[in-house]
Amino acid sequence: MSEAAPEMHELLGDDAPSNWGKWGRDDELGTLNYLDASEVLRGVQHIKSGETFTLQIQMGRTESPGDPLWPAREGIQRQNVLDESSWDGDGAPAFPGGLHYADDTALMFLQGSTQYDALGHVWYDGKLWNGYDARTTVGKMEKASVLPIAEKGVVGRGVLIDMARHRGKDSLDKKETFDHNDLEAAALAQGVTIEPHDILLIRTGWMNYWYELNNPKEFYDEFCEPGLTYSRELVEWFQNREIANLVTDTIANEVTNDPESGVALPLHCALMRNLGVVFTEMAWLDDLADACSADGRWSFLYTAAPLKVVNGTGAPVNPIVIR
Ligand code: UVW
Repeated sequence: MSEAAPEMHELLGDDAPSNWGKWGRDDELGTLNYLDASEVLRGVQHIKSGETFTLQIQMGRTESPGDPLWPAREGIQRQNVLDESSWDGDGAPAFPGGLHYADDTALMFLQGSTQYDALGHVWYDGKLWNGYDARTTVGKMEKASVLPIAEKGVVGRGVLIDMARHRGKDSLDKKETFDHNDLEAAALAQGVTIEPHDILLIRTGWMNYWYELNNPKEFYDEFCEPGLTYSRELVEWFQNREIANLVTDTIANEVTNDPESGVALPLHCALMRNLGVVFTEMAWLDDLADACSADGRWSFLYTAAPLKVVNGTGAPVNPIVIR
């Protein structure tokens, strides 16, 4: 944060748009509450060809450039604990019939791949989503962890806005921003509408940029991802449009530092902490976007089942789109 940057509550205001209490005092699902059975059926209506797309990036790639990560996070460390070499000596399990098998362990940041953020993942002024005390995060996430999101699962109408294509680029540039008006303009150009209770997917081309650039030093130099930029109007747009889930192909779903105020990740606070908008980050959207562009259909059934990590701050996920 630059020295001149205001505190989060100064930027967002004491009367910041809020959904606290909207779904009760004990709510831990936020805008996923919008996704009831009728929304599942609405999503199913957007299946036309039966094509499927998996949206997780590969996890644990060993070839360059490895996996994209938020700075200060590390990629998954996967390690074999049992393989054929285990039977070269003594000590490996002996099964009647002689079966051998492989096992491995993994040490990983739960936000180290395509993932769902828990609603309690970020906070300011000592309060999480729905007003839960920030001390409930100490040691484990007791409130608004990823578990309720995982228990519910995410199914509904997805709509893809291809901001990179709309701007005639392979990927947006570092620090490049857009807002709700740009989303609406891109939707109009694509011939699709962003509807209430939609799962909103936004492609910037940033994941592909990571792989194509193949140069982590340059990628992280003056690190500032492209993305949505804060304004009160944008936050109100998300609230009024009742967006159920925000999915992007960037590491953090918004421009890293707000260009006007210098504040880092204000939309995490304005949307996730205050409105309960559920975030999915680092999604692979290029193949889906190519298919949508080819036949001009930008809406589909979106499904996602993040892992049921008890007290987790997030969980890896491989969303599946059916169109
Ligand atoms: C941070 O909030 C720092 O990271 P992310 O939301 O990308 O997991």
